[in-house]
Amino acid sequence: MQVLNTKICVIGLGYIGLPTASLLGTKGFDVFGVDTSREVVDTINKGQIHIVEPDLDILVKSAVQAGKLTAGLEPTEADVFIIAVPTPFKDGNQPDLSFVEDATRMIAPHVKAGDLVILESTSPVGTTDGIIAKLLEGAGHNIKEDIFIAHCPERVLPGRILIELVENDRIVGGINDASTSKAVEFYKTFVRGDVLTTDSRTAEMAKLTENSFRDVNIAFANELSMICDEEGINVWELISLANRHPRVNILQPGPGVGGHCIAVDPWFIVSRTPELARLIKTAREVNDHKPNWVIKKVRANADKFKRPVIGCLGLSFKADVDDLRESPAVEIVKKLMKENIGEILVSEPNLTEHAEFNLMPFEEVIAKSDIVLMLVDHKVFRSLKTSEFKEKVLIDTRGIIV
Ligand code: SAJ
Repeated sequence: MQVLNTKICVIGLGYIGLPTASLLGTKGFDVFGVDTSREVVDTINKGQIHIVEPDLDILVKSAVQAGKLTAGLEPTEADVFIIAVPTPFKDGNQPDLSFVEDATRMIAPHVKAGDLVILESTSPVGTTDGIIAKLLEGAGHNIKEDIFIAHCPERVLPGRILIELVENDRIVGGINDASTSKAVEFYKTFVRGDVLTTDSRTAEMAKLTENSFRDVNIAFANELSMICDEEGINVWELISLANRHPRVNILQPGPGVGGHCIAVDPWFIVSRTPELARLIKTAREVNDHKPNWVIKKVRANADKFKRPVIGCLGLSFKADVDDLRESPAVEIVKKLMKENIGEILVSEPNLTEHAEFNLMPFEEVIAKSDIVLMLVDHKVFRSLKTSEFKEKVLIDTRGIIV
């Protein structure tokens, strides 16, 4: 596929859409990005960004300044359409595909014969050949001959998005062979990793499998941490010893599993095959239970004080990002505030302010607290030493203070 004069329309300018759009812009494509938020659109058109991700500011600025990336509220005509909208879950842990449906309806009038439509959003099996293909067909497109439709799940790790967008292998699954080939041609213009091919349903399941694999393994670590606490064993020492076995590789326990991916995607498998996905479901339950276990620990320690000052370090769902989505740290802090078992102080070094929390520098939080609750393994917290917590109760859910 030629790069120059090829127009790309990216729907959704979030953690996946914006890095993808700006990367494609700097590679020479003419990129038009669409978002429902006027504020997001205006920010990007100024060459600025609304999310924190290493080097994304530089990439967006250079794509916008070169005239290769423009943002708007409505799609335009293009050669390739990329749907990168959220696929959250709703009540009963059922997938909410309304954003995918809206995006498809939005692009339908702009798609023309020969165009390629790619779904990058993580989706339940059957979304590409079901919802996307059916909606486009319903809008009058000949999906068998005229247009090409494929799923290519995003697999990048927040914090390393720009590196992984280029370096990672990609899985491309079309609704037919012609669609797969067309999508492979496109990804090969900017991906250095291998571009692997399959059908759209396998591509959908592959993405869900990757995140469920990680969820199940983190659940194992979290379950171990609760068992070890009961047994008076240091779980981090235990894991580092067990991991010296050549075929054992246990992940790290934490306050729970957050983010918009690992805490969500396994439900997309469970929702379709609830009777069969027993281990996957249990892992979700173990990880979802972990914040409550942490709260119980804080409560037990708070009972030793009259009204303790409880300092909570970190709010984001993982280290060195500003993303609070599905964050177990946020859940824990909110519940502690509601329980009113003490005065709650909060620090999140990656945010300057937050509507619900009065954020303070972490040094001040530590100095003022009776109980310090370490929730996120941010780089700045990793350099703290046990000696700095003398006379305080330290509850380290990440095992970083030594
Ligand atoms: N976590 C632990 N212990 C660990 C590892 C992670 O408690 O040993 C927690 C983190 O603190 C966080 C959560 O798990 O709360 C998820 O973090 P993560 O770094 O494992 O993953 P995400 O959600 O940032 O990104 C994942 C990645 N998937 C896999 O590694 C299989 C990424 O490649 C996907 O692109 C992304 O989901 C996505 O968008 O689906």
